[in-house]
Amino acid sequence: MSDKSHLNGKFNNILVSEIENPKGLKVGLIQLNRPDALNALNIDLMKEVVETLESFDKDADTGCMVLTGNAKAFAAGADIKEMADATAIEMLLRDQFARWDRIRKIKKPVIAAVSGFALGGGCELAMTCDMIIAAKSAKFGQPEINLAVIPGAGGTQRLTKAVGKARAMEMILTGKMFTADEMFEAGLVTRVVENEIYLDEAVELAKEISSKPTIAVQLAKECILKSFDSTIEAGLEFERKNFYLLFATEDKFEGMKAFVEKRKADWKGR
Ligand code: DAK
Repeated sequence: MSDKSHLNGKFNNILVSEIENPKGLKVGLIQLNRPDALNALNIDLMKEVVETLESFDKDADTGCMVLTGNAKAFAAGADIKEMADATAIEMLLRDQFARWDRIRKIKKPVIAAVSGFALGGGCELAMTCDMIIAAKSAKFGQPEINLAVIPGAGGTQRLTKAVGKARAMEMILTGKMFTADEMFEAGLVTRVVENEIYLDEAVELAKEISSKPTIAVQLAKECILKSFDSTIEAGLEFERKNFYLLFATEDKFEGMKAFVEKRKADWKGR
């Protein structure tokens, strides 16, 4: 794991590194690092996360990103202390949602490696990722109701789409926490693993994806996300256009030729 020291020097709330991958492109690792506040998401931390995701997204040597916290907390929510005195107009002027919206524009896959608390904005941040690998210890919840507010960074939408109305209503209206196993069964989580290996598992998955032809990976992600806000007709059309588009990549010719010639493909990422 090589340290991205130039980026670490720049940030106070996250640790950044890139992981070599003998199978393919590197994996970018972002670790939330406010352990004393259970990685509560303050404005500066979110700024650092989004900037780093964008930087990895632009880096041709990176195939996939992993976002994680520590054993006790992925993130226990937005920083309540930062919002406690804020008025509606102050929140509006801060316009923090603009930053969250930039996560949706990340083209490469992002995997959340979750251990401990993933609450409120922490759960929402995990849900902005494309997959969630959870330690058995992980606890997911949207406890905003206990602060007399509601999820504001996509919780009512992404959670409902992932786990369905019945479970989302229960989670958001009671604010209760749910286990990794419960969230796996509900469809929020890709895989639940032993506590000791959640990060390794997420990194392995990221390495595997980073070994695939980049443009196909990115267009597949885009098509899957499209299904959340389109009709089946429009979604199929979108998929079809992207399918045709991939026939314009060198990797498509290489992949099919390699199959026919019974050899390993040599991806170019174009
Ligand atoms: N914010 C600030 N500090 C927090 C925090 C949070 N969300 N969660 C924990 N901490 C701090 C605690 O204050 C404590 O700090 P000190 O007192 O030591 O200075 C330290 O972390 C350790 O926490 P505890 O002592 O409470 O630890 P326990 O193990 O006893 O309890 C807990 C763990 C997770 C059950 C508890 O900390 C807890 O209930 N935390 C709050 C969970 C919560 O309500 N989360 C939802 C927050 S509302 C937005 C985007 C998103 C959002 C809003 C706006 N925009 C883009 C505008 C999202 C809103 C939310 O997430």
